[in-house]
Amino acid sequence: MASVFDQIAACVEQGKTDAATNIPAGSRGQPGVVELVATALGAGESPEAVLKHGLLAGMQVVGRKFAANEVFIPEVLISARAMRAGLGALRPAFTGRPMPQRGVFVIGTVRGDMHDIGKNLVGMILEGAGWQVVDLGIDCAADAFTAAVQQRPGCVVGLSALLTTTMLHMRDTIAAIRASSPDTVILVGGAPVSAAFAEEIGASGYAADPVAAIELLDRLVPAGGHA
Ligand code: B1M
Repeated sequence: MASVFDQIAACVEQGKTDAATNIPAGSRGQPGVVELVATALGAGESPEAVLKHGLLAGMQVVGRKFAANEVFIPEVLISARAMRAGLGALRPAFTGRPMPQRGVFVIGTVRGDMHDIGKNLVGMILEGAGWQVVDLGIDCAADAFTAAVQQRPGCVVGLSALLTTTMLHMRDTIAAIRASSPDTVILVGGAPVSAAFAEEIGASGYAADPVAAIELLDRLVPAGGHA
């Protein structure tokens, strides 16, 4: 029998959100991502392990198949929906931990970019680490970030991009934020982004994943020192 992690990954790949969903056809009544995440947590698995070995493992397979033209946008969207449902089921395990308040973290996906799974994950895990997260959503123009920073002086900003084309908007967005709030701490992340690119465009730092973002913020914004 496949491990609960393999079952979660397979459900993400197939888009099997929960027991009520009939995707794939004929699967109604069988556990989906939501039930399997609860099973894994109930069995004592950590939320980090469920995320890494279940949800993200499934999405990686989808990404590989998408790149190889084995699946197409409709299938990817169905998987993304299952992934979102899984993150929703996992959220209380991350955010329910008592943590000291760290400040305000404004996050959004940059202009032209519709990918939000990674952004949502970073926001959720930072919330669990004590940050008050303000999520601006997807396809955010620079002025959405500047307005958010002006409303919340001292906040930290996180920019996410998943496309080599949209990551270029990070440069303008950072310039616009710094024009009105020069000292703003700005993190960038997303699959095509690198530390070298972050430095080139004037970001305060690059984080490859949510854990790296927490570690970076601990260095850049010591507890009690901001927002
Ligand atoms: Co798109 N897509 N997609 N897609 N998609 C990719 C990114 C792609 C790599 C697929 C591929 O070809 N292999 C490719 C980009 C190629 C490139 O630019 N180099 C691609 C493409 C081409 C496209 C379209 C152009 C396809 C088309 O229309 N022909 C189109 C663009 C739409 C647009 O944005 N304008 C498109 C559309 C879509 C869907 C809408 C179908 C869907 C998005 C649904 C959604 O997000 N609600 C989708 C998906 C799901 C993917 C893949 C398969 C999965 C992305 C994902 O959610 N990964 C992706 C292939 C892949 O990644 N393997 C792909 C899981 C997520 C947890 O990881 O987002 O990387 P990720 O986030 C990570 C880190 O990057 C980091 O932490 C997260 C957790 O570890 N991180 C940060 C992210 N943001 C951060 C911010 C931080 C710190 C860390 O600080 C602020």
